[in-house]
Amino acid sequence: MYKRTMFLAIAGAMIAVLPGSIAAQQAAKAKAAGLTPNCTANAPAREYLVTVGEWDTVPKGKDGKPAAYNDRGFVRAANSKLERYNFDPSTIIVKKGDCVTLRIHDLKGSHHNVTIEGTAVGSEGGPIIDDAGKTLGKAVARPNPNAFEGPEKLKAGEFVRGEQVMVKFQANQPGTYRMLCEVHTFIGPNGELRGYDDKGKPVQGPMVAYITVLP
Ligand SMILES: [Cu+2]
Repeated sequence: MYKRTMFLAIAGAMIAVLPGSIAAQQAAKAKAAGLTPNCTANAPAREYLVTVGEWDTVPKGKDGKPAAYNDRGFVRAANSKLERYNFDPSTIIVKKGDCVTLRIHDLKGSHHNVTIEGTAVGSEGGPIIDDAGKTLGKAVARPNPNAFEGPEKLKAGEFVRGEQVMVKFQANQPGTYRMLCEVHTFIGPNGELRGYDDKGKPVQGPMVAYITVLP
């Protein structure tokens, strides 16, 4: 532990004296290597089924009628639906070295995507699978297969209600990683996750799960 601490301290000091952009690049590279899309042979396999759910409510007054309210600093008119999408489970704990497979099933909401912040891991181009694990297609830019709801066109990484996308990664570095749906999350200037965009438009989020990699 002491040796590792010393190494980190020295590495940190070295990074600190590098020009800003190089230090930032190296830090980003180290973070990106924390989870990688491919697993090494014989890595212990862990699989999780994650569903996409939704919480919603229309706040009512004591008289039982829809009332105006305040949502995290934003004034909402009476009859506004307060809604938030979520991953279930929203906390996933694995060990360093594990090969992790997430089967993520869109149950609520027309479409979502998945990206694990700071890494190359996400749903973009990933397999869409059936319940037996057979590949049915890929999460690439394509027409929405659900003609009954929007949007008409999906961006790469997006999957729709009824689809199940597979996200696989190897957990290389301990830490907590944020798994986000970018459709339903606005990331503020300091990296904070918000449920409203910079114009105050609700994005029904933030939609986040936390993946913790233990040493
Ligand atoms: Cu979403």
